[in-house]
Amino acid sequence: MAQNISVPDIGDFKDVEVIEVLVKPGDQINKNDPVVTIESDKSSVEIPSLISGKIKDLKVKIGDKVSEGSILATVDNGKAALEPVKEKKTKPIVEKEIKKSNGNATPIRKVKKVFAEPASKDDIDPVETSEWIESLNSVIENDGSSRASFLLNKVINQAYKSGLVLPDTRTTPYINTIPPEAEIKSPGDQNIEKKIRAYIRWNAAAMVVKANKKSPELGGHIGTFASAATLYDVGMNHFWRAKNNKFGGDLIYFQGHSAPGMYARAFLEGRLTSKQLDGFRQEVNKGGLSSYPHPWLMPNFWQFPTVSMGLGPIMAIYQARFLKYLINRGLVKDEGRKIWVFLGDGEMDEPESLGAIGLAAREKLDNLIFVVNCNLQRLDGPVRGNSKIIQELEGSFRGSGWNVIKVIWGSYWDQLLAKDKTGLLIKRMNECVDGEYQAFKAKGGSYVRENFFGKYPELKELVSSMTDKDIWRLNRGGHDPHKVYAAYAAAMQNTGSPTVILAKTIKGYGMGKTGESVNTTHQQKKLDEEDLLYYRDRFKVPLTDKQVKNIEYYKPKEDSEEIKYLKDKRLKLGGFIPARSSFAKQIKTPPKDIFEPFMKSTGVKEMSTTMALVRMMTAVLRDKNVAPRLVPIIPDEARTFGMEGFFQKIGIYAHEGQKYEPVDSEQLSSYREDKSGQVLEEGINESGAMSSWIAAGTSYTNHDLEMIPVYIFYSMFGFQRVGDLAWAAGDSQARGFLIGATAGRTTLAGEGLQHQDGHSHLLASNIPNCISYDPTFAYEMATIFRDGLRRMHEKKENVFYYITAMNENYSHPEKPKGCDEGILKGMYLFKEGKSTGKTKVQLLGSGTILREVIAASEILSKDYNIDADIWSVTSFNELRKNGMETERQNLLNPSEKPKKSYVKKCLDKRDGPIIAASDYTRAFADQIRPYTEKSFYAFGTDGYGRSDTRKNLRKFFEVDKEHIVAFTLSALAKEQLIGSKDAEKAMKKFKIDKDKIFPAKL
Ligand SMILES: Cc1ncc(C[n+]2csc(CCOP(=O)(O)OP(=O)(O)O)c2C)c(N)n1
Ligand SMILES: [Mg+2]
Repeated sequence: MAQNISVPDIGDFKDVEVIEVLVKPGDQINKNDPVVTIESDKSSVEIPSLISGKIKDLKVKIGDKVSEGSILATVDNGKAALEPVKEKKTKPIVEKEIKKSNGNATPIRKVKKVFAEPASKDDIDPVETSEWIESLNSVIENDGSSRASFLLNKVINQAYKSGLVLPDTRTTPYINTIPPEAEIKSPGDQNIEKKIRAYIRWNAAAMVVKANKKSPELGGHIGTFASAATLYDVGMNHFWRAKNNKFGGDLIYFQGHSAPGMYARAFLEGRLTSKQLDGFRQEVNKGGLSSYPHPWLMPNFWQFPTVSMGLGPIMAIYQARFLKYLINRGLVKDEGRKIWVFLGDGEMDEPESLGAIGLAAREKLDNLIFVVNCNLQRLDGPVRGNSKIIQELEGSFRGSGWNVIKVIWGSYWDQLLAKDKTGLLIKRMNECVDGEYQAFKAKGGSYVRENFFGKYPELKELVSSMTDKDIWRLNRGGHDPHKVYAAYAAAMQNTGSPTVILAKTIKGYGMGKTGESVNTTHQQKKLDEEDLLYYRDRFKVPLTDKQVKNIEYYKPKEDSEEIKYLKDKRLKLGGFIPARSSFAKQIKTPPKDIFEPFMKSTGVKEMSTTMALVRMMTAVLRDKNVAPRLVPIIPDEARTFGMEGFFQKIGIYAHEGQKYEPVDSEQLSSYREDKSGQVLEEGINESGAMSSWIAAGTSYTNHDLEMIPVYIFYSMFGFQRVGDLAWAAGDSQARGFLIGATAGRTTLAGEGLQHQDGHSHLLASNIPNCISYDPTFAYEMATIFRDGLRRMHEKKENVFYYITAMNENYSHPEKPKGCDEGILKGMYLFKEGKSTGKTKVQLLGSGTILREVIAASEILSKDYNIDADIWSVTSFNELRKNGMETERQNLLNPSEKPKKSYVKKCLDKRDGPIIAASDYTRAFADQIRPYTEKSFYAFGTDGYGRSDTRKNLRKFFEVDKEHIVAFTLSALAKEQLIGSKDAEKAMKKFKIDKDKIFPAKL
């Protein structure tokens, strides 16, 4: 018996056109296989079959209009006919009912004035206070910390119910989060580790000083790594696992200014030579070391560009999320890999640093560990002179749901804190501000005795038996390998939330008077002989005075215990870090026939290039090689771009699945969140979406899995908004597609000044490995998209694509023969002006303005007897690259026959001046002006956009067909190819207002 496949609930749409029929009679289909694709004026969506069986009859053909309930086909599956089958959707997992209260809560006692009174500062009943504390201590001792926390939570909840105003719980006291008795002990040999650290410190400082001896231009930083050396060393010796054939590797985002420290370690490991260290910041000749982590410049070493402050943290958060995405989609194994991120406390002021911490907590990224090096200083001075950066960050991270571990005090403080029975020491620690803490470390032990302990006689007494030297030795947590180890071990064990370690350190640690904890530390890149000798002595580096004066590096012999220890530790952790490699397999480009439908004319049917691209992505999703690797990324604009069909088809990634029944669950394109969903719907968050794109675009190196990210956004909120991330993507050698949709100053008509993009291509053109296109027709888009897949994901070229897509609907012609090469190179002859003997002109157009150019050519031919060759320019940017390179070659070889640029090859033998127009500023088309000797006129949309109809906007910016005609006539008159009267007449005819102010000035 036959059953019908009919159109399900498609929302408000009626009479929607069938644009593809994906089955034929006799085909065996499975449940959920697509049967037809339908397309409204905004989006296209596949209709899946809800039953399996053999297609008996097709009831529709391309071009038919269908609505909900229309029968598409009949299927023979041996079952009784049913009318129309509506699938009952499986109910999403809804969280279990909230457990009922066990009713044990103590009844509320009526007390006078309990509401909203601030907490008392005085202890009116010390006995009662100590009873409470004793009770707590006894629970901790007898039943453990988990039970104690449970009880406290209960008490706190009860307190809120009773209307108490509780102290601010965003922050905890200014002490270490992990008490000494709970510290996990380091298994390392502290003596050897101390020596290794000393040598690394020395070599890092020496390479900066040496570079500056060569030339003060070279610069560099000593103070940043000096403050962070212990934080890195403990990780390198004990925690960070390298990538090898058994394990994917932890991913470490090193703080940019700490780069010398990483080189210094690599030198001891035998990965870099002293000659290479001598080449620090001298990268022009091969073999030099890059100033900061730049994968583009050191592709086998650095993985993540971090030096533009704030980009590291946001990229790392999305990296951690992307790793979970790959795991949840079943594309990589869950090996417990971690993402560690090293940040400066000053850097935390960047909006990007804190902007995504909510997402990290929401997505339970327990694979993510931030380490903020709180040396209390930024470049000019203290980060929070008047308060405390550690407390401020603790509040922000705790409030967002992170696991916060403060590492403030080193082990020498443990005894003092243990003796502090009244809590006075903690009180003093709490009340000091960072400006004071900075001064304490710059001014010596007696200053600390007087100004820190001296405030209260009891505290002065507490340190009375200590010498000034002893007081000076009271160390900070971030310089104590035991405390750092304990914090890292605790972070590794944490589940269900990301961790931030706030480590207190001293900027320029060990640099003495010239550079320790003083405001100028950050800029200190020169050390004189005296400073160097001090530095050597402070860390006991076994170099003679002469060697110090020569600024020699120190490396113990290969068979020394230090080198053996260091190498052994890395061997146990799987290899060296940082290292960048890729073992990803290529993705075979989908066959040409997948793109065939886009090469044909759409006839009278109109669509936008955005819609064409979305259809291409849908088609590509039918290719088994490509489908799982496609990562569509959208910042809350899927419906604008007609991509809502993806929600059902491939699902939206959600680490917890879908805990609710979506409001539109009956509809075909209902909102479907899924643990293995493929779409990254980032919300209104372009920086986050871009970070996701970078994570996916570099998956081939960080996860050895080639992925194809396609990030679609409003082009105005692309490079302009997240340009620095795009630059970092280039440095990272990300591969993938950036689609600037709703592009063009006059194309996104009604949205106005802040939305209308007339310059994103110029921004894109500055990124050396970004290939950009501004296609007009579906076949151009298809040719470019397929070639992008081939170049990036099959041939593994380290480039990325920026393609603009428009939201203007129009019909698309059939692909002219033999234009593939031209489309990819940047221009091709779309239509040749045939009638010989007439006056000729070369009309160039790109994006939707090409259509104005085509219309102008018709007027020119019909009304003015002027014959135009029409060139579709798919990329002024690519043409310029070719032009520059050719020109350079010719200048370098003055005695050889000059080579022709591609622009020249196209236009050399053509007659007439060149008129080029686009929906971008004139500078876009102007880029090719130097590469032709013909007279050249560029038209574009210089000036601020504004909302109006497309027609009015194109008139305003003078890129409509009428202006193109009038300007062409004027240009021809100037060339004395026609009389100027004709041009004047045309101006009148088209009502061109000569007194109108230049749009860029309006
Ligand atoms: C976006 C950006 N702005 C400015 C700088 C210049 N800069 C380099 S280091 C630095 C100070 C860094 O202070 P902090 O983050 O506290 O790091 P520290 O060196 O103290 O560890 C500044 C402003 C930069 N690298 N990136
Ligand atoms: Mg700092």
